[in-house]
Amino acid sequence: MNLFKRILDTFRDKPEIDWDDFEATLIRADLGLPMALATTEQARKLGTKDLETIATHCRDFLASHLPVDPPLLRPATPPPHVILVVGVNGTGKTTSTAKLAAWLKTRGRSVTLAAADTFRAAAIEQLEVWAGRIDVPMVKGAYKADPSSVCHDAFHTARANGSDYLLCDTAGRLHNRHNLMAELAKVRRTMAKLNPDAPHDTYLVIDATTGSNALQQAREFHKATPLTGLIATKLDGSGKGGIVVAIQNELDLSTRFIGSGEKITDFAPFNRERFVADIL
Ligand SMILES: Nc1nc2c(ncn2[C@@H]2O[C@H](COP(=O)(O)OP(=O)(O)O)[C@@H](O)[C@H]2O)c(=O)[nH]1
Ligand SMILES: [Mg+2]
Repeated sequence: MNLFKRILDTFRDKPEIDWDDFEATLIRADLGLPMALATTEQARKLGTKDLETIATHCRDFLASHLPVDPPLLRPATPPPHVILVVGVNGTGKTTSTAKLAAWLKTRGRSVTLAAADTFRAAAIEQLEVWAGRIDVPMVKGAYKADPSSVCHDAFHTARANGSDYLLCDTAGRLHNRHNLMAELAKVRRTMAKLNPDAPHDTYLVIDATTGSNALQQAREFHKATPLTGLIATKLDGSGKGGIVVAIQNELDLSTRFIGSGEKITDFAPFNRERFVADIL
């Protein structure tokens, strides 16, 4: 159920709107404290009890704080355009990497994948299964191999086979955040030696259902490694899109793609109008 449908249901039969309650509902919807406060203030200023009017106004207000629709992804020259996919475990990195590869492929772009999450053997196999299904080449290293050497090899493979894009699925283990960030920095340095513009993009994957955890992850990654965008996953049916607004507002980090299910096609570029209609 989307956010404002929920709010309308909560306040429908009440004679007065309890604005503290209204604000709490927005905070629970992961909009973040500053946005929840600002939105409540906007609603209160309207001086009406008409819920439809309030909902429409709030929705428009939030929409104006959403990222603008991203420009279409264009492959860099010389190829490959390198995209690092980063984030903590379980957010949907591997799935999103495969989805993005399939999305690019249906648009006539050629893609090579790098299985740079060498920390778990299962992670390599998982990407390999996807690569087979969508029929794109994948480069892998041995289990526990250095991720930057996998990305290095994959870059050469992508260049040799003329791929427009190289998508690198990275590890996201949590137990040692410092090592993870150092590993990402090494991958970046390795790529920059191959092409000073690479990586051209670094997308942070967040699980939209995890609310303030996702915001915290965005803060940490944003500090540690330059991000160019966000992939927000698990937006299927949860109505939990508030985090996209909160991250945009606090970090000025735009959502580029949306994951809305486990199927390879449950993936689309961020579209403000659709987001407002479906989620808010
Ligand atoms: N419902 C739903 N599940 C997703 C979505 N994206 C990924 N998943 C599931 O989340 C789980 C973890 O995904 P995975 O790609 O392995 O995460 P990683 O650890 O970050 O690489 C898997 O079961 C995926 O099928 C999504 O958009 N919606
Ligand atoms: Mg993975």
